[in-house]
Amino acid sequence: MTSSTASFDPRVLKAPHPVPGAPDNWKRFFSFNTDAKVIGIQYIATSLFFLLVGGVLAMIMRGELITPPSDLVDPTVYNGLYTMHGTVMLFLFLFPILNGFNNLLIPPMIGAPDMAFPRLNAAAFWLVPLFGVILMASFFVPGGPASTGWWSYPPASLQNPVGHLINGESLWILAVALSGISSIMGAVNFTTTILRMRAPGMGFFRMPIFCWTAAAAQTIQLVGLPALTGGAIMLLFDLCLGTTFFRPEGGGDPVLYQHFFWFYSHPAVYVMVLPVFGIFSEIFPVYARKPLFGYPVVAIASFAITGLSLIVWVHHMFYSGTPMWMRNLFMYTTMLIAVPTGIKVFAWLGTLWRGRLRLTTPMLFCLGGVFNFIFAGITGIMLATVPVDIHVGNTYFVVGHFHYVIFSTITFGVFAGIYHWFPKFTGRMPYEGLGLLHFWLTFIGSTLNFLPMHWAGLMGMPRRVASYDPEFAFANVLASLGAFLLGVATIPFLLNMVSSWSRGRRAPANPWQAIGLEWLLPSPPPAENFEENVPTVISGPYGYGLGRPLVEHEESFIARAAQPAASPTSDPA
Ligand code: HEM
Ligand SMILES: [Cu+2]
Repeated sequence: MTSSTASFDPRVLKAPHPVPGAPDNWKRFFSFNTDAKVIGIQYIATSLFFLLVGGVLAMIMRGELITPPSDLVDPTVYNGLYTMHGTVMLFLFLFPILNGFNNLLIPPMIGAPDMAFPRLNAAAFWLVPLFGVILMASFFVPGGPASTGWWSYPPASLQNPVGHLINGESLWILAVALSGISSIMGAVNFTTTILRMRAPGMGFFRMPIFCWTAAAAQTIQLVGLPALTGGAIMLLFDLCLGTTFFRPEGGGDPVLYQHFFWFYSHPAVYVMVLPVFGIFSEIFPVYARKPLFGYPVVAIASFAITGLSLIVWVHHMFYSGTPMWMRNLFMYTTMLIAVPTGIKVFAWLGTLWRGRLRLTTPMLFCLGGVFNFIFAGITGIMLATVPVDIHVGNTYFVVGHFHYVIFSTITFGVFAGIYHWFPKFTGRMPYEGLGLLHFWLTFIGSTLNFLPMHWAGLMGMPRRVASYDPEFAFANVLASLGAFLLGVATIPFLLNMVSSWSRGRRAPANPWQAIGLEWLLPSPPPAENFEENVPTVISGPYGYGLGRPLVEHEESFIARAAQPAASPTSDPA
């Protein structure tokens, strides 16, 4: 690819940023700030808080399920718990934290000073705590929180047993609609930034895979989210204003809602997993000291996943009265996604093959994540097979499958990314010992938690229940112990984040000897990254072991980055 394909627009340097008068110390993380690096950390801190909230809800559920009868909480409360747990984990932990990564990584990786629309960026972030509060408020309204699952199918979700306009269900729907609006705002910003603001010389095929996967994921947001958001608003109208889009008694169609919901919510899993594929692809070459195997193919595979993920949603509706021809069609399209995904897995294995592996915390989280993902892919193919799904679709097998993806792959990738880029954005080194402890507790805890669920499901244990037959007791004891271990694992993690940020060793510009524009900047990078001296990119991003420079006059950038960073958070350490 020639270097003339880049489209860097120097006018963006005049973007109105940072906000005049924005505080320059820790208080800026609590202000309406338009600096993508501040917004990124705001997103990440907010979502880690909600990871704890979702985790506490999960542990109450696993506490209930450690014994067969329903003794800790009653079944209605249990329904509220799993609804809120799923919603918090998806809409308040995973989506926001990945947007945090987008904010931190995209501008420096492509040499841009900031996002294309800094104010829109800040507005998108502030919707997150807003709908977080709305969702949390539902614990305190009459009737308690929504309890019809994170999918919230009508007609169940259209019943209003408490008779108030403000109830758990209406707050839930409002929160989901606001989340959709926030994510659409983010998607417009991220795609525009990637398309329009790359450094000179950075053609598409010199762009880091993380930016490819971010663009592929955000394309799904642009195509799919209007369906979910529109569906949620229609559901809200049905519930509160008496419309009958989905009410059968008024001629509405409840299955239509399922289409709106899954048209987005199936591809949504790829909105979450694609950036994590990007993180794996960034981290393996660094700690294996080898170029990313098959880089251009891996890049294109991201968009193949986008395209395919948008045409498989009916596999969630195999038992919703779907005709057989349609089931078959969607079975085959679902299975096709194994091709681009398989390409990525082989590329990672090819990168690791004969590499000089450094088993640091981020590398271990990536290895564990890929290992778990291979397992999850196999159970996914099993579920996509109509006869298998009809049998195990409403059992714990599905719960095991998607936790292997959502926790054991995606959350592993998130942790890997946090440890890997922590020194870049905080200017401090994380403690490796605590990181390793966090990894091993997480790996053992998640295996113990989610592996036995497959077995319980194959034996016939139904999902979404607060009590079960004693024959499933052993698998559930294991799962509950695993869940508590995961709770324990967050202690070394949080301890590491807080203590290394406040008094860890100062980070050099490039502690891991990584290749990439962000590593040419000081740690932490100045407000507008390269400011006016944007480098010209002259080679691809994964030249490990090839001894070629990434940008023109690379030495001068390295020399500048080696000078002590002008950190705004000056402290005595
Ligand atoms: C890559 C990331 C993936 C994620 C994050 C993911 C996540 C999920 C989630 C959350 C569910 C449960 C939905 C519910 O609550 O009803 C689910 C179910 C399902 N998954 Fe996956 N999955 C992934 C990959 C795959 C793959 C690669 C396949 C097939 C090749 C697959 C096939 C299925 C099927 C058929 C179901 C429906 C099961 C049912 O509800 O009966 N998944 N997945
Ligand atoms: Cu799906």
